[in-house]
Amino acid sequence: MKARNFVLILAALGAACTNNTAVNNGSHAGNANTVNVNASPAIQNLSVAERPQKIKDMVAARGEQDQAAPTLKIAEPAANAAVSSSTVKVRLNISGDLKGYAPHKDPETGMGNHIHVILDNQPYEAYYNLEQEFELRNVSDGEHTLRVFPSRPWHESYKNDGGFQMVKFTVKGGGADATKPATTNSGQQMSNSNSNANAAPAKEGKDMQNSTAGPIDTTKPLLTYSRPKGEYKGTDADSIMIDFWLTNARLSGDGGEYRVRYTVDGGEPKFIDKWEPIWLSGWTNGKHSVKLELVDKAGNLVDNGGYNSTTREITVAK
Ligand SMILES: [Cu+2]
Repeated sequence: MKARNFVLILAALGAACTNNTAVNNGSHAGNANTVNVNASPAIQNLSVAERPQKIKDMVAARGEQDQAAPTLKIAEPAANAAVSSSTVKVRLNISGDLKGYAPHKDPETGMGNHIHVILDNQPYEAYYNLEQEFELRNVSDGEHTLRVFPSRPWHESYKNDGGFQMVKFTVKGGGADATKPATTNSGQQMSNSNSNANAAPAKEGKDMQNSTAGPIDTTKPLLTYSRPKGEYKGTDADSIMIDFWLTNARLSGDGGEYRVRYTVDGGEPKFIDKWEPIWLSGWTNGKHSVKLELVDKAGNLVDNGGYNSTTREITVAK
């Protein structure tokens, strides 16, 4: 028996080494082709974890700034504006009880307070320097929705009244290149264009995917997906935060009548009943889907222009 167990352990170690190698190669190559999670699914048992110590330390270091109540106003585009260019300028004014809160990217760490900017129901983009406009590039003709809200350096949103703003606008005759969005690699493009910010006052911005506004009713309950997003590496993947914005809806644990349902990799749905971020640990390497839905107490999706059910793909490379 002992010898047999020994062989099994060796086999397991061998498998683990092979997997690690594959993951490393995958992340260095900039794609996940070698992380063949679908072919041999690793067992992933997610559990709700405490707020990571690293983040608790950052909260403490920020002092009263963490209790700020920043409010935003969308100065541009104006509500219901008609924009005749595929590059849509976004200008925001920030005010409210800031307690030192100011969007800014620290050149050394690449982190800092920032605004989450969402076109239609695409993944958010980070906007750091409000002194100059943010550019939504290659925006297709048609009606669009812009959503913005303030965020902390670790992408947890501020949830105070007035933090979230939304406008609809229309692009007419903008001449967006319809072939471009398909070839744009979400996230990477943005960092590349931002990395020049030190050399010249290049504007922050992002090539947009092809999308149009859903028929949103701004007076109805709206769930805005924020995190998780993109790639999580190393210890950042130990616990991954789910965070969202709620408009015109209160969750059952906060005295309201709604719930947020989250589903990872199409598995068993779980619920969030208080409007605050949760952290999940136990992720395996590879690609994962995260779906967030706003549902009523009976579990029925509360529709609002198709925006209250959002699925994103993230990549974990520990
Ligand atoms: Cu963020």
